[in-house]
Amino acid sequence: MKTNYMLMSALLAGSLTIGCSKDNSADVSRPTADAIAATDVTAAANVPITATIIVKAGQTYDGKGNTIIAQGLGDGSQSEGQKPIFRLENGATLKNVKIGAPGCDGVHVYGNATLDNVEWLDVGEDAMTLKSKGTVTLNNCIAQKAADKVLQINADGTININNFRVTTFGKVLRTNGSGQYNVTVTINGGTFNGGTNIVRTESKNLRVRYRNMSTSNVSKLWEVPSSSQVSTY
Ligand code: DGU
Ligand code: CA
Ligand code: CA
Repeated sequence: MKTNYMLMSALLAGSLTIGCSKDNSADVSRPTADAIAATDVTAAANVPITATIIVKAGQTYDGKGNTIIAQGLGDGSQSEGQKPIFRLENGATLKNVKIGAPGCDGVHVYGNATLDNVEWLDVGEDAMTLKSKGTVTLNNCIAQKAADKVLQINADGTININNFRVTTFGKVLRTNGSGQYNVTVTINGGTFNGGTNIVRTESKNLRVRYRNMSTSNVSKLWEVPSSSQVSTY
């Protein structure tokens, strides 16, 4: 190995630095960390839509914190027949999105789905409907201002609800009419403030398990055929 004695002695003497300036306090061209954050992070925005957003089987829609504003899909009232904002096909994931007013018919799920950090700012006819058999997991979601139902269950299913925060509602979860759906609901954590029921069902085949759930101003937590359908875990 050939040694460069000139370079070695300069380094040892501290008179040479490699690759950076010794004193950058006067280097005004170098952006601060704050400036980088301000320019690199895109501010959340409103995203107008005029048709349902379809998330195909197995795909993910990441809203990146943006707010969807629907036009022409419904008025967010209690009238039936409004269109959904999102349609999730089997195995789809919806995350990091806010659904603004009008909430229309919310999110329709066909099969299995995961909803992470979805926020309904003003629930429309309802927030989410299970349209065909599947397992739906909601993580860290928020729903506000639901005139009536939040989660509408129109099929057999497993509904896992983790840290859901709901303010002002009729029912957080409701099965359709007198349907005897086979449903397992698990509620882990979450806060539910200002409503009539957490679960209302006519189904004798629905089970609810819950823990660490905080409720305030809820008239009757469980409107179910038999109290034996509800347990902690
Ligand atoms: O009988 O079936 O509101 O799926 C009434 C209807 C009603 C449903 C529900 C839904 O319960 O349309 O959003
Ligand atoms: Ca509906
Ligand atoms: Ca409804």
